[in-house]
Amino acid sequence: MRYKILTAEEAAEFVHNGENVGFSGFTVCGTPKVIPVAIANRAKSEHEAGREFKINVFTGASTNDSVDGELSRAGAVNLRTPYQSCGDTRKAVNAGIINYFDLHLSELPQKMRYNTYGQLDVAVLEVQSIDDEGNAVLGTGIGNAPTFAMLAKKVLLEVNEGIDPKIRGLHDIYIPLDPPYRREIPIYKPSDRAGVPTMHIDPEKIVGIVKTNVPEGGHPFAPSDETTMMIGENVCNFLVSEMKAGRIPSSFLPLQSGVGNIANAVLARLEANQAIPSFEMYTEVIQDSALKLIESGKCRFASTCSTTFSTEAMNEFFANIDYFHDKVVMRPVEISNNPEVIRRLGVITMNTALEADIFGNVNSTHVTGTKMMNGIGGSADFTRNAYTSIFSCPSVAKGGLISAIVPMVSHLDHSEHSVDVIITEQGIADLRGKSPIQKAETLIENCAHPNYRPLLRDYLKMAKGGHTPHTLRAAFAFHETFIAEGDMSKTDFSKFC
Ligand code: 0RQ
Repeated sequence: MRYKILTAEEAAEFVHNGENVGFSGFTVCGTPKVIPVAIANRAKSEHEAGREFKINVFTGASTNDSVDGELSRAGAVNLRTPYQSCGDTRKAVNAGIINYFDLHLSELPQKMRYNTYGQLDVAVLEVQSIDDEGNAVLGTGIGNAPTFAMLAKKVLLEVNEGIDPKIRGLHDIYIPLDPPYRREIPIYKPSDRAGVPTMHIDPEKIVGIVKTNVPEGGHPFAPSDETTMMIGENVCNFLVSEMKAGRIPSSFLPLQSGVGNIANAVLARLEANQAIPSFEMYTEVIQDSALKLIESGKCRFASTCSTTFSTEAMNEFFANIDYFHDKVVMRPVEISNNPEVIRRLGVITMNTALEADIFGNVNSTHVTGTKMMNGIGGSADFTRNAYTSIFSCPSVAKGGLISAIVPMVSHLDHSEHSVDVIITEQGIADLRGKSPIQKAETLIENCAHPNYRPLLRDYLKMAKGGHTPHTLRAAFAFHETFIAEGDMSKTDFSKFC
């Protein structure tokens, strides 16, 4: 082997204060495990010695605790993008300690190739193996690894010997040419391959290798409850009615499903529903329920950026990996989430909202308009280019103290122009072809929790003017009341007029 073997601590010495560092992976999968911890420890000793040490962290999406958790707790992060879901990072972002900017996942690699955020100094990448020519087999999640490998001045590798070599062949690595030379991405169905199974890294840039042996997986899911099951059931009913109306062909259209408990529960209901035929997925993550769909044959093929499985499901995946070889492909996020391909394939997208307003605008990221939850992730890559875009969420959060349907969203991620359907456990609001007032009536009657319907009807009655009526002073009365009294249902509009 031509590469130098390093300890994680030796590798961390190659990362310096103020540098731009790109980490491979997508969710916990494919994310480096030991070098980021050593970087965090280096930051702590630098701080103890009175020296500055903060880096700018670029990833594919969320990471594992070794990246976001360790680096955030060590105060080692200056800038962070494009998506995170770590409690400690979230705290530091909302305290203004980490400069976070929230970006559509598919956009980061091209922006980095054009040096929008300055040059990438170091890429820290997890691979399953690498040969002397620099051809690397990636692991269970890709993210932006290929672009980071191409751009970085230095590459630090973690070779994870815990990943089954049989993973080779599941990846399709393709980096498009940049404008004005871009051609169409040659993916015409989810199973098409556009690239090669390995990622190339210039061997001259590889500073060294740290060997690890860490099993992948471990992303736990909350078991489905009555609410999430009802949401899943409503999503199924909507899809079946679309088929009956001829708006989804009997061969079905590819599905995308977001990340999290609700997304997992929705897919689990698809499995159970006999009226839904077998389908393909063009998505950014496959979770435990998607694995079951593939095993049962309900999902014929899944294109993804990551296999975000629990430990149990990951073991099952590797135990039967030969079965999955012609049923799963993993792509860089620029391709798994590519707007051109999503629009071409006619993907039906299913993402989760924190709140939606009565006119169909969706907030997926900011609690009461100010506190960052996770980020927009790939939800808009898919929603904006969907054949039909669906958002789902429980009609209330925090035991009923928060209504997910509000007069006006306190932060806007997905505008009414991109949102076709909103689904809660209460029912389905098909917003297509409806005026703003018709959308409001449908959303209040079909999706809002019964406890909040009278308040929302009152708001619509008092809303004044124009095509999209509002009473601006009262538009955030739900949020103001929650902040002041901890319960949106105590909203008294007379105080706001
Ligand atoms: O908090 O756990 O403290 O009770 O939000 O909510 O219901 O468990 O749902 O796990 O699916 O997450 C939107 C955050 C939903 C996620 C969001 C509270 C609620 C709970 C989580 P607790 P649930 P999920 C693919 C696509 C944006 C990015 C995206 C997300 C916690 O789906 O980040 O879609 N999406 N990417 O109590 C205050 C409200 C609330 C609220 C829920 N209105 N106000 N808190 N909660 N509604 C991903 C990638 O790109 C990788």
